[in-house]
Amino acid sequence: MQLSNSPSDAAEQLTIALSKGRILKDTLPLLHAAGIEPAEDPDKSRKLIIPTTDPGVRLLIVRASDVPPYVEHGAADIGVSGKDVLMEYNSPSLYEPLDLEIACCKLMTAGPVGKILPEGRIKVATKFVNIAKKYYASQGRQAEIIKLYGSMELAPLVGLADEIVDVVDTGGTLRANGLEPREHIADISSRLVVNKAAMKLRHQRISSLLEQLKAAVIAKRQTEC
Ligand code: PRT
Ligand code: MG
Repeated sequence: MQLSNSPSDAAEQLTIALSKGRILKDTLPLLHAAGIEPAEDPDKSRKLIIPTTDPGVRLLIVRASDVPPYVEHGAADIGVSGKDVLMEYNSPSLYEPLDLEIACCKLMTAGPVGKILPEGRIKVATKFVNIAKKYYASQGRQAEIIKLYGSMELAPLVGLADEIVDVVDTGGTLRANGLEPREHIADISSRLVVNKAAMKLRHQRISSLLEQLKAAVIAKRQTEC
């Protein structure tokens, strides 16, 4: 008898990379609609590889910004990633076949309320260095980009930066820190990303999962109207 998590089975399994938090919370109902349930609660478990009720599918729990490299290099066949993360990672070798319409927010510039930007070169703090470089260049604005890994809102309050580039949902975090949203860079939602080789080699399995997820996205859209 073969155990369901033996290496030979693992090679056949479809591996889906997800991050904990809002993406996991919003993706689980879509996976549920496709008949896939985690075998244990990923939020409570310390396991990073979580089997599911479908023996052909397992979940990998990774940092949000690590989903694209896991999928690009084939350690996961499929992943769920914010468009902000995908724009920043900017890989031509990831398929992005489905907008899951979850974890929606906006990518914005923001700065201290009422404070006008200085002339000339400005300082911008962000974790989205590539996006920010492109955005300010497109505006014809010279900007020194300072890479941060979190709490971007602090930077303008203590003189580290004139502006930040970050995702904004309710705007509550900006308001609580005396900041205001300024320019809109992009509308963001989470996308299904697929490894190119997996898409070719396991076309049928991945296409049928894609169809099920697409139907779940549409059904969810209708119930929310
Ligand atoms: O936390 P970690 O550093 O591991 O990574 P992460 O912050 O990228 O992960 P996570 O789980 O926080 O976010 C995953 C994805 O959710 C992001 O890539 C976005 O696509 C999406 N998303 C949707 C958001 C938000 N809404 C959001 N509000 N990601 C982050 N935020 C943060 C934002 O950075 C800011 O600090 O929430 C704060 C703003 O929220 P409001 O409601 O106060 O405006
Ligand atoms: Mg976070």
